[in-house]
Amino acid sequence: METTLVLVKPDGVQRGRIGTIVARFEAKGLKLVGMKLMRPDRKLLETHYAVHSARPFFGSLLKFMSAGPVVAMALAGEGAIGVVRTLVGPTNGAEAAPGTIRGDYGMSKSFNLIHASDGAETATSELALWFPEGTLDYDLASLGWVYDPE
Ligand code: 3AN
Repeated sequence: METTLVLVKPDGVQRGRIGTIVARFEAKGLKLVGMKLMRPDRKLLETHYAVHSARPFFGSLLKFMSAGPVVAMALAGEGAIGVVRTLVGPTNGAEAAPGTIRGDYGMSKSFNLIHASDGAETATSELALWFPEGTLDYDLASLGWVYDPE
């Protein structure tokens, strides 16, 4: 089992896409183990996007991500990191395939609705950053019908 971090970015919140995005992960069979609406401070965003600090779009990325609340989610499942990245689609919504979240709802490579951890190490550090209080484990009855027990 893996757990990954997903953010509905300020454009996704302002465009009324929180419910649609959460519904897609639920429908897929991923288990929601953390979720909160929050206004990230600059320090949190600088740490989260530290890998992009030398990129020309770093300033505008922080401004965009500070422009309104975001929804942070922790999602668990077998291979959840890759499964979620596939559902999210490539960075540029205009080029993302229909059926992906960015492909269905986005037109931009900066206003692209959603963030998802891109690997195991990133997921661990991003979950610690956005959910320092930890996540919530519980039995989800439907999982017995999502995975083949054999
Ligand atoms: P992804 O979220 O698809 O993994 P990254 O990690 O390459 O994309 O970039 C992180 C974020 O930085 C993107 N989600 C997007 O908001 C922004 N970004 C990436 N590339 C550009 C760009 N060329 N111009 C503006 N913003 C960008």
